[in-house]
Amino acid sequence: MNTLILGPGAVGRLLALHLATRSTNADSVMLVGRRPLPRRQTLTTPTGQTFSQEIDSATAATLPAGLAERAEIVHLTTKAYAAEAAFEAIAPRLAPDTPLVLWQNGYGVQPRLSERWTGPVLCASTTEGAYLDGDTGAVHAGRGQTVIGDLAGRHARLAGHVAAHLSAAGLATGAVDDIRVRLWHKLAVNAAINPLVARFRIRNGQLRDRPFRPMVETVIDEVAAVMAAEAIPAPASGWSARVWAVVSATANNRASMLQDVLAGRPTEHDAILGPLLAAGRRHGLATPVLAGLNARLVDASPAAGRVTRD
Ligand code: KPL
Repeated sequence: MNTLILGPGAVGRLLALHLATRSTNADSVMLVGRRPLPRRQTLTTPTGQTFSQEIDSATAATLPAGLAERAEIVHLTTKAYAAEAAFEAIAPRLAPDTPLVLWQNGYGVQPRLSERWTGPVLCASTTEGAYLDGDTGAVHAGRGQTVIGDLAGRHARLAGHVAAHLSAAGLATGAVDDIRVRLWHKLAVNAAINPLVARFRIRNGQLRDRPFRPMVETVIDEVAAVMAAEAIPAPASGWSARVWAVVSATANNRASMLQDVLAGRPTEHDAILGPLLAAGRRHGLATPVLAGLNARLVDASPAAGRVTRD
């Protein structure tokens, strides 16, 4: 399958390195970013083994003629705030029925591109853990699970096909018929953890201690009220248990939003807190704590357009 991966960050390179192991001469994997990367890329597995692969990369401007036109699938793996611009840079060259898979956090890009793109749009939600190893590789820090589906439930066969392809490449993936709920669930957990750890510059596990624990509970109460108003079913264990389980499972992590703040990069507050604040307003619910956390992130975050990204 000819695959374009837009966004050579950790998830993009994890995908590229897995898919390239399965590609033959008849198909290709191409990474598209804001600058070309060294051709030889190395994957470090969760058990510490390393595998090197040749992976082509290009920018939207240097993408060889015909490659976008021949793409059989596009994976969009940028941060949420960069997704639409990255996609628009190559969309005019794609066949109009090219399937697009969105890997963004939050819930903003997904409904917008599902509405706008002429081809099928799938959304992915993943718990795979990965980080970049400079320009030359990615470290697969922890195995997770990926689910994939489309918002309108019209592309179940395609979702099954893509899930099988990713699973065969070594990334356990299942097709689901409730991807909207899955995306909101991940957003809810991210909203309860990320803004607080970014504000106080702490690891996830420190949220269990005072003075942070009651702050998390207050955020969970606001999030749970918005979710109920949006008719998003709570996890079987309840919101509080779900959030604390993720905090424990990721206790030693510096969450993505904290890493962004520490590195002076834009944060994904618009994608994660934006939909909750908008839904709160639609339903006449007060969300003062979420609004306060969002305001701080807006102040702290450089404008997405001003920062050079992959
Ligand atoms: O997904 C995460 C992130 O860092 O963005 C959590 C669940 C908060 C784990 O760190």
